Amino acid sequence: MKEKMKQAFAEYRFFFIAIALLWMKTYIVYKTAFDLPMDNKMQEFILFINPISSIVLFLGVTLYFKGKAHRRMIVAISAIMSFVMYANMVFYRFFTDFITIPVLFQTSNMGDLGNSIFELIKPTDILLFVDIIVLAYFMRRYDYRPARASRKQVTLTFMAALVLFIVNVGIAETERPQLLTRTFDREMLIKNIGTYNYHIYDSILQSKAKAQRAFADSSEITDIENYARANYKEPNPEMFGKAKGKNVFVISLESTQNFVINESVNGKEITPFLNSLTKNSYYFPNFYHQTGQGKTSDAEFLVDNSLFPLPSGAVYFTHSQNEYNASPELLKEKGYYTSVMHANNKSFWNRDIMYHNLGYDRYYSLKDFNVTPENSVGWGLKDKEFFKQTIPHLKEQPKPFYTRFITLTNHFPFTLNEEDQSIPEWTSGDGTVNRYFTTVRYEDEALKEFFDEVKKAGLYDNSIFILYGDHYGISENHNEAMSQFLGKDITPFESIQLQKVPFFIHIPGDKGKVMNEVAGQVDIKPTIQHLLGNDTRGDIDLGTDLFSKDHGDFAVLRDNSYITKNNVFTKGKCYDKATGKPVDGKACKPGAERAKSDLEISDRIVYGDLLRFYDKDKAKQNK
Ligand code: GP9
Ligand code: MN
Repeated sequence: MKEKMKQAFAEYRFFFIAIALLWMKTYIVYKTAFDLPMDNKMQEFILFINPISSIVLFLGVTLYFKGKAHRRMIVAISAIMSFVMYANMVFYRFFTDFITIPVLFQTSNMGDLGNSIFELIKPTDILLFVDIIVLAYFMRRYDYRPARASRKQVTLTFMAALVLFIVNVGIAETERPQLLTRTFDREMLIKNIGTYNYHIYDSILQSKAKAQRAFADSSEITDIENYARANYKEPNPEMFGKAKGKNVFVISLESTQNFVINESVNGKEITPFLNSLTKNSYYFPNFYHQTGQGKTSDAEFLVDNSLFPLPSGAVYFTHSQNEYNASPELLKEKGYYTSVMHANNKSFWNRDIMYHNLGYDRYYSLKDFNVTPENSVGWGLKDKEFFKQTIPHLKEQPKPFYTRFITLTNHFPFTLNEEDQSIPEWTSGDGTVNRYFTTVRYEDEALKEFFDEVKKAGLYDNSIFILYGDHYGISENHNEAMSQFLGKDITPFESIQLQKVPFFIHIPGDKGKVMNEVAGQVDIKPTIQHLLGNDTRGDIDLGTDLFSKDHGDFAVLRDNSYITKNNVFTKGKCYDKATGKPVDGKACKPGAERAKSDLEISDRIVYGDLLRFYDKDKAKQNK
């Protein structure tokens, strides 16, 4: 027996070396390319062993081949698996997250990443593939050409992979109960079952989503309607219909976080215009973005549907064929013309398809703007130019209109021409954060100019303006610089504070006020509907009117964190807002049920495409 094993090891030595190399490499990538905080030695151990089962499984396939073919398969499979790690590395540098299948199909986005990609790829990345070249060289040099493995050997190898997987999941399950059933946190999955298994798992989840639609049935809509009805909040009579018949401008502020408001850097005000808006608008300093991997498009989805985006992938891609009951469709019934203006490729984030489905009359995309190298930077047309060029479109549009504007200049990597920089870059060791303030300031000036142009065009008085930050711009990769800027440690509690984005409702002629309630992007749709004097009873909205006296304080984020009046729940801990310190979990209990059910109901609607069973007129009658 021992002899036999020795013989097998000698015969297939490069097979074992390939396993060891890929294993070590994966672990090194974990430790160097990703930020995976470890609470204890056991977690570290799980992280160390988690790549092995899938490596044995995939490289095991090479045993079906003998001689040269076996050799080639080793190289090919090692290369593919290394590439999977590499793709995750690059993706992580941008999103601080791991790839999921729906995102992979967003090739149009990937292609458009353009100059961001160059920021993300490093020459040293080539090291990730060097071992494979060396391995290929030695297999040739030693003329490694094993015989075909016996059936027993192949079976034993796959059995070993299975046992290793069971052991891995077993230990992980004691460390992290319900790991595979809850799956809300990709980082946790990577830490526990490893990147390769995670990708297999992700494919299963995606197929499940496909099946879910097929199996959803019309009776489920009753639950959903009841949930929405229970969630409904009476409008505030002082605000209901306040903007009846007015144009609605909804402006998406790219990557703009609330921490820049009323702040300065090197003695220079970052957002003078937005700061002035806080004094003549309804300004919400405790307003959160609720986006996931779909970034800007997730925020758009929230704004128009009052539903949550998905826990993985971008709903604009994965469920663009669903039936929705979105703002443009509802407003069209009230005589509104609806459009979106954004100077980017129309297919980016699958917008052309999704907008059409949501009921927009018109998408003014790249081809509707005059974009030249001179008036562009980073991702495209500069915001000042963009806004200027929207004016003729706005003038020609039928009135009243509901139009969304999507800005672009304040996007990673936050580049700006010298002549556009009104405040100098900050001076920390982190270039991204340094540049951020300068591009935020540029965006702020673009907004100011836009308001002036809108006034000149005679459109101001008869309109309302909704401004929201779409999602964070500074990821957790930049905590060091952020902690320097804010003068405090970025704890999980502080990370949640950083998910606040600016939110303004500017109604000309109304002084507005600072509204301190905790709120989120999901609340935008019913708030607008009520301002326009439209009844929302019977609508499937998961958010509520922010002006309603019963709105309360609540926001749930897409990673399951949630915020109540006095507490923040994140990463399994409850924090007290006043101190920022962890407290007994009891304090967070009141929000737990709602956080869970809001997301669950929303996911059920989207995955099951349940609104195809919803009869709006009937629902309105039964209200
Ligand atoms: C692209 C723009 C930026 O059109 O909306 O997208 P993001 O990367 O922020 O989702
Ligand atoms: Mn964005």
